[in-house]
Amino acid sequence: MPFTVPVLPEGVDPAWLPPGAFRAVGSRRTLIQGSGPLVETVHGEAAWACARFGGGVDRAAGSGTSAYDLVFRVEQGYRDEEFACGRSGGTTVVTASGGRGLLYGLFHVVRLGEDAFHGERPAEVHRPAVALRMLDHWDNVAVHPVMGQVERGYAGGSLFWRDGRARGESERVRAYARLLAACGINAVAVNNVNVHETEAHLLTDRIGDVAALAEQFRAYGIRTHLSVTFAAPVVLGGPATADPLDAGVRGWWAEATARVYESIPDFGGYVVKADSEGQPGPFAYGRSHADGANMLAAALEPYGGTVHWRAFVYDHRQDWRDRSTDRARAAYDHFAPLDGEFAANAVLQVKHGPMDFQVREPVSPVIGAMPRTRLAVEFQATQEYTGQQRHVCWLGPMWSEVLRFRPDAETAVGALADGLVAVSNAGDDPYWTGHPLAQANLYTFGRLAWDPGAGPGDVLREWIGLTHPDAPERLVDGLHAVLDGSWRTYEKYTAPLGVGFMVQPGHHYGPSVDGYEYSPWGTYHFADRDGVGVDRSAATGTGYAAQYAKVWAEVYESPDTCPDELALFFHHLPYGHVLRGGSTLIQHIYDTRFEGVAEVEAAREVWGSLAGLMEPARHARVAELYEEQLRSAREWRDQVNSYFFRKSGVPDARGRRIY
Ligand code: GCV
Repeated sequence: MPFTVPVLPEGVDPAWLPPGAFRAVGSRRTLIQGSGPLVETVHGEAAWACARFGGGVDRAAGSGTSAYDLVFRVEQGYRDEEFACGRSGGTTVVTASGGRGLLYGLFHVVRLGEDAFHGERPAEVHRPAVALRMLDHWDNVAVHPVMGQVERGYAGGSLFWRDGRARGESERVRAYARLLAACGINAVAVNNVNVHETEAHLLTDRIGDVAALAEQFRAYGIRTHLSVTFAAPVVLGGPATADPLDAGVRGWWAEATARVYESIPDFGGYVVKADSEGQPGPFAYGRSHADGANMLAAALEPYGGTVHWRAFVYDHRQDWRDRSTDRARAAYDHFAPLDGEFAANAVLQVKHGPMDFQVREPVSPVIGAMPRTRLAVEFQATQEYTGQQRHVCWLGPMWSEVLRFRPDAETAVGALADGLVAVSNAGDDPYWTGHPLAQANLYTFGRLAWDPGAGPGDVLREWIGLTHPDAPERLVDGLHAVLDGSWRTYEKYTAPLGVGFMVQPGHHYGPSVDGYEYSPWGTYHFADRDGVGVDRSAATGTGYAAQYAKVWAEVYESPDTCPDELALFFHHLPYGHVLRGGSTLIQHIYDTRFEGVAEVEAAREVWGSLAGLMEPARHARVAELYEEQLRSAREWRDQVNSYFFRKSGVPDARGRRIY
């Protein structure tokens, strides 16, 4: 059957692949040489574009390749996913050893637009720096009584599941796969890492639902993964134990996995959250996390599958009075001693920071501490703690800082990682991501996963160009103005200097300074009348700072050398403490809260000035969300400032209104 480009449901935004983005390709004469399913995808895309813009596509060269403006050719000598693109004699040529590379080459030409068809250029090889570029969906099959259809989802319902059933909307899933491929994603996990009863069955009797999704993703070079519960044998009627060293349990997993591969021959593997926030795991049997991961790795190994084992393991039932436990230490304490014990097809999936996707955290010390373990670094595109897709918060600069961080002062995180993973921010919302501008996060994640050294600003420019292909300069500048600094703006009006949380418990939206202060979750700021922050130094605190290589341990150990933005993550400081930037701590808190709100006000103005430069519905949606962002930012400012004014008794040096 010839491949056709998926048709979007009525009213759904094409995001970064609107027809206009294909104008340069679609108006050319194109030759496609090669065969295979993904070459068919390339052909389908080119044919779709040409039907729109007047070009044409051939499969066999009529009068030699020089008669074509654009040639896609399968040629040996390239690695999987790699492609070369050059231009000579008036023909732009993309070569790769298979359809996967050609597909990435096609999207590369789309990004270049007219520039792809000018001048002469030697063939340049492009390859992803990171092999695994994955999105994890925290989608539930059955609506969860507390977490809903999508845990921490702010973009409507799941693209895959509704009310306990598969949605069966193959076109929309394929359209989503197309968007993901266009930014370089090559793997997805289709269900929540918190695996409840209904979802456990995806592994066995409901694997057909997963296979149907895999079929759509496969067309765009994306492998499908499944989150499974460690207790699956017990939950699904197998052995009465899930002990990873029990022969019956190992046999059960081997058989279950064999059946998965019968349905999905290119299945990517399992994602596992074990011994974490109530999920079952190997600790119940006195076994290590390496034992648990390796059992699943053994089941997947014959088929080339991988187990993604999450390192998000900590005590979520801590007594807030207990000052000897520091949640930030947990992942390192649990996993660093296991370095070298994980199977070759086990990947330890580590959140980029030691806590939980706060607006500012140091890079997790686990990254860099396990040289003999394959690591994937996990980001959160869904904006659980960064405005829940009601606030503009473009996370590219934050992710880029993490990827460029050098844990040992030599190799950057982006080069150490075997995989980069993000929790998806997409759903069945007409703009895919709730907030139309949150699309930029999804796109940026994919492109940074392809090239962790890329400048986030360059990636944003690409997204703006692709999303608004015919935009006047004023619109392009306006989009940059509201997105570029939005992460730092968000940081300015929320929890200060890396201390984190201060959010409403449960749903995590909006301020509540003491919301988690006397809770079991290990997320405290310890503010009193004299100061605030967590002493994580080795000398007087929890010792967390010493989990880093010497070069960073020394920097973080003292407030004199610790970067200001992490001052309260690492230190408990008096309000009068003078930060490296020159302000006292208390004045910095006041100033940045006021600045943050002023920046949101300015962004809202800029947005207002863009009316008439884009579809009215998109403009209106963002304008409406800016009202909420501004309301919420003012609430954050006033609650945080009032809280610290009341604790410290220190007035604002500039005499502004604090309640
Ligand atoms: C999927 C945080 C979130 C949870 C999430 C968890 C995780 O704690 O609040 O909703 O659970 O992280 O990453 O497993």
